[in-house]
Amino acid sequence: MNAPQDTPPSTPQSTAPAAAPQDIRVGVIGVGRMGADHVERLSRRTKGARVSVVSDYLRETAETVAQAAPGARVVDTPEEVIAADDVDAVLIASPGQFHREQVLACIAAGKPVLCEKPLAMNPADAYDLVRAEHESGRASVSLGFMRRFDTGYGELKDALEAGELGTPLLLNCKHRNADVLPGFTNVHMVYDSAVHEIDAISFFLEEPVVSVQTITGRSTEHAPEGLSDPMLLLLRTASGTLVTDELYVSTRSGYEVRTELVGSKGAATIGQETGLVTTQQAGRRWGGTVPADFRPRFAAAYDAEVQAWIAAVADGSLVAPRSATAWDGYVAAAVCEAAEQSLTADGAVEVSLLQRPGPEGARDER
Ligand code: ISE
Repeated sequence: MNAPQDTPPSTPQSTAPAAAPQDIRVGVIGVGRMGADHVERLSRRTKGARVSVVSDYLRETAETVAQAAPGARVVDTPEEVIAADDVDAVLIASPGQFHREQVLACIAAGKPVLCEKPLAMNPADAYDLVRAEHESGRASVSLGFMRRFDTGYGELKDALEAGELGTPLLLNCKHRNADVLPGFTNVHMVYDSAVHEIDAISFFLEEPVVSVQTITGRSTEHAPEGLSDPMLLLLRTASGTLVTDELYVSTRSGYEVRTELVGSKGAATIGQETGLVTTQQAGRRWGGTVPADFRPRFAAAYDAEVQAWIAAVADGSLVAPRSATAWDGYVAAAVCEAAEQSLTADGAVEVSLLQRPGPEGARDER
């Protein structure tokens, strides 16, 4: 891999100029809305990286997007991107149903990959990737749950780790979109929207969800056919922390994501544009604007996520600290599947997880 760590370090005696660190050459698969955004980010705002190869099932789209990436070439298939000699790392932003095969191919080719969510379309497929990565002998799969790189998320995580909030008792989440596309159903609400809060549970609380219940009620007249909007999810973790997730995706107003952690020593809220707002300690007032959708709201988080991934590829660690992993993708898929089942079940549905391979799995068992 052409990563800076492969360049021999210059010694104090050396008279030769230090070799310029080489950019990580990224292949991008799928350059629709999110993929094009990442090409632009990698080309203009990410240090130590450049886009070298691009593919999309619409060749014309790939050609257009590649123009924003100096020196990038277009190929016809994802397989060509993954196999290319001038690709050190792969970013996957294709539709979710292709992720399993594409991530497997990256693992087989020994190329680090940042895959947009979902990791796969169901827990069994996601677990195949966990196992394949484990068998490859090194962690190389990062999953694009960008909220983990949001400043407010980071501050809340730091506060929890420092014990400032005491024992977490409740995690209250709100997820509001101005609108969604026609055809967006209750199942999409779970797999596409609630999945972010489901991953937030792994990120903040670092323990499994044991049960989940979806609750539907009166719906807004703006909701597409087949969607109960708003919807509530109630989740319980192994240690008994309760999580509420209020989803409302046809507000007609804007994009709002708020998270409140209520702990035994204090409560803290994020998502109100000022970072961490602590209400049971020194409170802060909020007066801000509501962004239109998730791209402006989480632009800095996407930038930080991609930059951290490139840094991890460059230093050989391959997966950035705090990034979602293949295991996190499997856990999210398992909780989503239970939430989907609860849409038609009476009451809560239990979540069961397979054993995590490797030393982490042994720790989980204790
Ligand atoms: C969309 O797919 C996303 O990932 C957004 O972050 C989320 O807010 C939205 O509800 C989803 O549809």
